[in-house]
Amino acid sequence: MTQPITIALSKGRILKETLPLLAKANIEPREDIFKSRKLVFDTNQPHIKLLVIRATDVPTYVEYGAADMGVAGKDVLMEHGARGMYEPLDLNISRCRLMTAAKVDPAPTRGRLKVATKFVNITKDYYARQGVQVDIIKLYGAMELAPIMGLADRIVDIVDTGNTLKANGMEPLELIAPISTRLVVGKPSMKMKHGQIQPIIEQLSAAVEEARGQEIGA
Ligand code: PRT
Ligand code: MG
Repeated sequence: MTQPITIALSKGRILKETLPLLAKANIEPREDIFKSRKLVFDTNQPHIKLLVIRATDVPTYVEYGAADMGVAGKDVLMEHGARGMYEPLDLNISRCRLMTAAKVDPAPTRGRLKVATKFVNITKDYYARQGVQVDIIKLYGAMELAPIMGLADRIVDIVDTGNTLKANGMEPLELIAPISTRLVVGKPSMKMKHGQIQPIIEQLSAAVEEARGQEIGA
């Protein structure tokens, strides 16, 4: 019996790189995701559906079994905590680094270091491991603005080229973790739907290897 499979995809920059990998694994949405306002998409495989949701919501859907599988950045997975899911495959897309950063010419810090970030849990863990006491300030975007306006001494954010930091008079300091996009599978789904899920993992894995080969060849 073919059981239904739901895959939760992160919208935004990850989605563009995810769809070609899915296509190579013979999973293609039946309409143009970018031209639609739908949230659930049928695919060429009648038992497979795609959800297109906020990246930060992907681990929640998988954790509660509302999606069998998901595609999300390692940063999002680390921040959420990987409760109830396996991470069988590194999709090797949307790569970047999670880093601390500060102004190039910082004013001397008085008292505890103030760190602005949307990655509150990761930041707490990171400074705890360093044995440094910090005050964490939760922001939802534009972290680079915080040190400029004197809201924080440091930020913890994603860095790719470093251009955003540079444009705002900041520089990267410490690497917290290299980041790439991962495939996750809910533990109960892996058990109950193994026959459907294992071939998808294998085909995606082959697609990742093929892309890696092209990257090296280029
Ligand atoms: O925008 P929204 O709040 O809806 O969600 P989101 O920002 O989480 O989504 P989106 O589409 O931006 O994708 C985020 C995911 O892509 C992250 O979870 C990472 O896993 C991955 N990723 C890869 C990145 C980047 N590269 C990246 N460069 N996410 C964000 N950035 C941003 C970064 O926040 C900073 O503002 O780009 C800027 C830095 O880029 P450089 O090149 O200037 O260093
Ligand atoms: Mg964004």
